[in-house]
Amino acid sequence: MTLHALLTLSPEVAEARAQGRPLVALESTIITHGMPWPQNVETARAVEAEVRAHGAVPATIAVMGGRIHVGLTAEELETLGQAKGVMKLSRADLAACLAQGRVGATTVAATMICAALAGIKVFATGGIGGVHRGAESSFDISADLLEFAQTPVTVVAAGAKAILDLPKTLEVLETHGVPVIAYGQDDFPAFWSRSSGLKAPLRMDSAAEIARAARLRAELGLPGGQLVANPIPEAAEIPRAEIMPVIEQALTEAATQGIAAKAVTPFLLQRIFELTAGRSLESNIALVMNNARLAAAIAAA
Ligand code: PSU
Ligand code: MN
Repeated sequence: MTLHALLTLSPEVAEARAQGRPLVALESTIITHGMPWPQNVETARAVEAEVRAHGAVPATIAVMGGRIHVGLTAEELETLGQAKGVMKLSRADLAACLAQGRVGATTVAATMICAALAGIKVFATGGIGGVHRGAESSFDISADLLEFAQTPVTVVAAGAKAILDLPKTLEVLETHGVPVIAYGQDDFPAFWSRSSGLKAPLRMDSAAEIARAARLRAELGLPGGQLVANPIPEAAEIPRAEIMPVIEQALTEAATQGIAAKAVTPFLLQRIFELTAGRSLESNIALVMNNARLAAAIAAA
C-alpha cells in the first residue's frame, strides 16, 4: 500500500510499517482535552511503552503543520501536551485543520480515519464518545458512534463513561451495525466501573477471536470497525456508588453553565478530575494501560 500524501510517519512507525510489524494507533484528544498536564504527557509515554512491551509499535496521531502525524517524536508529544488552543478534531474538522495549518488533536473518530489511511487496524484509547444524557432534546450524539459504522478499525476502550446515556449509546451502535464486544465478561463496562449494569451485545475472551472477527467482517464486505469494551482492572476500579454523585454534579454544572457541542465532553472530564482530586485520573491511567496491552495482542493476532 502506498502511503497517503498527507501522512508523516515517525521513524519508529515507518520502520514498523516497512517490516510488517503490528501497529497500535493512539488518539491525542485524551492528551490535550482529556487529562491535565503533566500527567497527560507522562500517561501518553507510559501507554506507548506498554504497547512496545507487549510486542507492537505505538502510533500516536495528531495534526501539525498541515500534515497528519502518525507516531509522534518525544519532542512533538511534549509540545502537544502543553499547547494551548489545540483544535479537537472529529470527522468534520480534520480537513479544515489541515487547510488552516493549525494544531489539532484527534478524537476516536478522527484517529480511526487517520489510522485507516495509514493501514493501522487496531487502536487503543480510554473511553469513547456516545449519546449524551438528554440527547432527546440536545441531539448530542458523538460522531465516534457513526465512525465505527464506516471505518475498519478495531477500537479497544474501557466502555463509555456514565456521563453518557449508556442504554441509548448501545442502541445507536446497534442501529448502525457496530459490533460491541465485551472482553472476558458479559456486561458492558462503564469506564471507571467494571460493569454498567447492562449486558454487552457480544462477548469474546481472546485477542485471536477479536482479530478473526475483524478479518471476517472485511471478508463479508461489511464496512466499519468493532468496539472492544475492556473492563478496568479490579484494583483500579472506582465503585459506582462513589463516582455517580460526582458525575451528577458535573452534569448539573454543565447544564447550568450552558456548555454545548464540542465543549461538553472536555468540560465534564475536567470537572470530574477536579472533583475526585486525582482519584479518577489514577483509574483512567490504569485502564488505558490495560487497553494498550489488549490492543497490542489483537494487533499481533
Ligand atoms: N470520553 C472519555 N475520554 C475522552 C474522550 C471521551 O472518557 O478523552 C474524548 C475522545 O477523544 C472522544 C471524544 O473521541 O472525547 C468524544 O468527544 P465528543 O463527545 O464531543 O464527540
Ligand atoms: Mn457531542
